[in-house]
Amino acid sequence: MPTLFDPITVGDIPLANRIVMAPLTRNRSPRAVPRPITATYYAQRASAGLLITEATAISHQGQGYADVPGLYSEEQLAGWRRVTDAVHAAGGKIVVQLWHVGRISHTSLQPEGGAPVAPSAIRANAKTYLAGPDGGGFAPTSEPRALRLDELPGIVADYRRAARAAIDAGFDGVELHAANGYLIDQFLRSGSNHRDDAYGGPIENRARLLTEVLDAITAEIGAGRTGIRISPVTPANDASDPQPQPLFEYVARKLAGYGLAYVHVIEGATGGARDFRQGDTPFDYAALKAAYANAGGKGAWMVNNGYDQALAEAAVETGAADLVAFGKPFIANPDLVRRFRERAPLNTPDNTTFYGGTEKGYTDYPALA
Ligand code: 8OZ
Repeated sequence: MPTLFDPITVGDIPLANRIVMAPLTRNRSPRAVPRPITATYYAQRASAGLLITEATAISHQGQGYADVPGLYSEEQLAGWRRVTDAVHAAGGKIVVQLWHVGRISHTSLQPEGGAPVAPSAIRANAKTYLAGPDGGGFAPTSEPRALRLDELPGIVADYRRAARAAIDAGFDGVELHAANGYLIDQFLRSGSNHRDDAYGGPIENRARLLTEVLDAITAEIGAGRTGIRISPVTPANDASDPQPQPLFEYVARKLAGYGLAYVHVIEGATGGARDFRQGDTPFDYAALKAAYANAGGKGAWMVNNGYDQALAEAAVETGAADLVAFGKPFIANPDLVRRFRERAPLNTPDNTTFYGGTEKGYTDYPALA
């Protein structure tokens, strides 16, 4: 019976334990370049079995918030090299989350002030975060334009280039962000995808961009260095689909064929209720995992959303999951693994310093003495 503290190898990546730092947007990378303080922040948390970086834009077009990092310029890659060196020096493993926001953006963040791109020209009822004179704030997302068929290969190529850049910058692998209502999720779910071509309509069409992107990434860096994050029922960023179970079981069966390092599932509403549902019936996560396993999927199963130590221990000990990702607890507890091990009290995260700012609420949470 494995415990949270046992090592595990996921794909090509050996991990010291099964406690993962979830991807967490922190908006502290002006001009999309990670600063030295970001290396400090991740290195402080390197005792996690695996660190997943904050979502990181694969292209300027993929950018949707102020001061989030990118992975498409030399300067950005040099910033990330500092991060991967610091994490590895501290004995950790780190993958970068590859992100294209699709319609969750704003003209002021897009190349030449253009419209954000999406499967269909349907505006999300969602907000983004913009820089401002007083430190920034939330603003409604802009009206998107529908991507032309002839633009999709360029987006796939951007993912491929970003995966290569990630390995060149020293990351142990990548996590494809296919969750939370961003571009790939916008294609998957019928609320945001009204296309009538090969990328819209039936589930297999809506999943086409996802599989093309995974084909490209795994060809470039290997499936053993590739993970993916999905969020079958989250309403985040206006994501909606009345039938998530067949949609995501189809996705799970597709994923099984790749030999991925891991599949990362957000259960319920991201950062919110674990029992959130879309459609009429509760989502069956065990059936999702079974669909993956029955189709030959061998990757580690990573779960996330509102786990505490007891819930996480139960998930790993019963085999419901191989890995558990923690978000807010890792913001406030750089030594979360030790605190779990020693059943020590946890620091409380300050949600006023989650997005934007400097070292306050970022690198100044105390570790145990
Ligand atoms: C919070 C704020 C901005 C972005 C996600 C990348 O939900 C995000 C995100 C979260 O996946």
